[in-house]
Amino acid sequence: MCGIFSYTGKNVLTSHELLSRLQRLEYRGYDSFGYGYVINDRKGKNKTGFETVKKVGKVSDYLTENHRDTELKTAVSHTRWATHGSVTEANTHPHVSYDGTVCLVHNGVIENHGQIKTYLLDKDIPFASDTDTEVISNLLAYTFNQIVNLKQTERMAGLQTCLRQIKGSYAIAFVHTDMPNVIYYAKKGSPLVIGRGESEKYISSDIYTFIDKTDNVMYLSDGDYGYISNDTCVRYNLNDCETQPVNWTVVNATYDQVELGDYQHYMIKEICEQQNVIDNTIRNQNPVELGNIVSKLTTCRRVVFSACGSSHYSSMVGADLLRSQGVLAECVLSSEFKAHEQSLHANDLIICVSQSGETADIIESINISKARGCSVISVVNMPNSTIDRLSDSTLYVNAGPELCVLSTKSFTSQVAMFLSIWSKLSGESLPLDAYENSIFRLVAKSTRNAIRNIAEDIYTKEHVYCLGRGEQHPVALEAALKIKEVSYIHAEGFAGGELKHGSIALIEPGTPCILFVTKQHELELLANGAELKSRGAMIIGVAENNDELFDHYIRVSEFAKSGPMLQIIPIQLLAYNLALLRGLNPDKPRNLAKSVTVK
Ligand code: F1P
Repeated sequence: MCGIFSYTGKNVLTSHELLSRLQRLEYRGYDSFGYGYVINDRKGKNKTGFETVKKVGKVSDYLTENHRDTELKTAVSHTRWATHGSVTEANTHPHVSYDGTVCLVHNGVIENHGQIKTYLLDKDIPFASDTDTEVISNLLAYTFNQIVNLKQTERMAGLQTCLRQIKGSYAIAFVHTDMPNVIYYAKKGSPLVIGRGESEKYISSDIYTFIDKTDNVMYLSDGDYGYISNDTCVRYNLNDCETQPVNWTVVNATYDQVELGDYQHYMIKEICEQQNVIDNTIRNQNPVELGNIVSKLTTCRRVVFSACGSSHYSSMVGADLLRSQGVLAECVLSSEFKAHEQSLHANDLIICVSQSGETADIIESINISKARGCSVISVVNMPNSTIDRLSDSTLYVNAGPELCVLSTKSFTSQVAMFLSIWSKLSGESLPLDAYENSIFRLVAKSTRNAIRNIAEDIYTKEHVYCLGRGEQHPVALEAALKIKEVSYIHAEGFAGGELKHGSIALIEPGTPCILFVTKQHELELLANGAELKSRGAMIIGVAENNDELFDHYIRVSEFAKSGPMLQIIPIQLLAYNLALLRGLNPDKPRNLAKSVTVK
């Protein structure tokens, strides 16, 4: 969703570089973008003000077609994913306050924006957009204007007063005309990190916008606010009247991790990177941490998984694996978690599963769980993310940055993590080399070509149905999600046993149906396949053995509990090829965002 990248320093940054760095946040999903910078006071002759550039569309198109390069010393920039107000230049950030003194970018949602707007309109303060964000820039300017001798201390007090009035989530960066080389910030519920370079600072939603410049960072906590300049960094917190320590840490990340290299898209790069899942997630796991979590699993009353989207489907696999070891486990969609609040017990263990670690609904489920006294474990890909920091303990899936909007390697890594837990609980060892060889084979060029041929046969179809039983039910759901997200073909996943309870009515001659077959449910699922075939469906079998029923066959070997981790890979490839054949960009499907930081 929205992304922030801002810079202040002694060195000059061109607007081209500012936007190129902002572009690194594209993966979060956006529909418009903008930046604002200070027009310097020419020795007191002209009053300082702001120049802003706001555009609807892609940064890359603007950079190649219309951009006029400018040299900047302090600037804020932003990618917007519309929540309040349509996709127009007027609604694009930054928002300059009514009096021209504050230039602000924001990620999050201000829940009481209507109330604050009414308060400001009563004072004849005009608004130029339909956004919730503009209430912050106007409230700040109005509050600062009430202060007689506005110095830095008073400005901090004014900022604090405003933050106390705002309800909702925010990561904010803004510049005030009185201090043109300072960026003020505040964070609650949306990510924000500061990078410290040589006489320069960055403040951004993500370290990858500046990681090639500095690995010295400070992740901000909820309630933090303060300011940065080329040589200072000051931090306060709304919950504590003392100045907060500024703790820089060195992060172990490089920009190469997010470069495309020889790949055409992030989606295919990340699908191929699943070759490293066994090493990164299973072999690289901290055994002590894993042991601690497994002992909690055996002593808690019940396990409740909280997750969204693909992470919810991987959680279904996780819950299934736990239940196979006699652990009472269930999955709740984080957005529906509130409805389960009354049933939570202090001895329940909540497992939050998230690639980004920033999903707003999951964060809310953590707050609900903690208020009921439950322990919270998270399974995340992004260390230092909000969900990581809010949890009592964390298991990192170590998939590396995932930039394509669709989850691929993060899904398989989450499943691999649950397999590790299952192995500890059951005492059965995992056939890691066999898993690894299978993944290598599944992403090899020969398989990719074979799947492209299947895609050619179905890319003009209107519907695709995916069926699985038992552990393959979540695979069917995840497969359908992959296909619809990226190719916009309507796809639906369901449990094989449900076929005759409604979905079979949709089958027409030629409708592609993907069957995920494992030995355990082979007979029943093939019987479902036969029912589909007799109504003319085109059957695509994902199985260890071929069957005369299959019009297309994708071979996936079967090892202990490996089904969900391996069987999804060919369908990720299928979805990728369907998108390409339909002329779509698989990395940026319409309307979707990578990091869903609003509810
Ligand atoms: C959950 C999720 C992803 C999906 C998309 C939107 O995110 O639904 O599964 O691919 O990016 O968000 P997360 O909590 O796993 O980061």
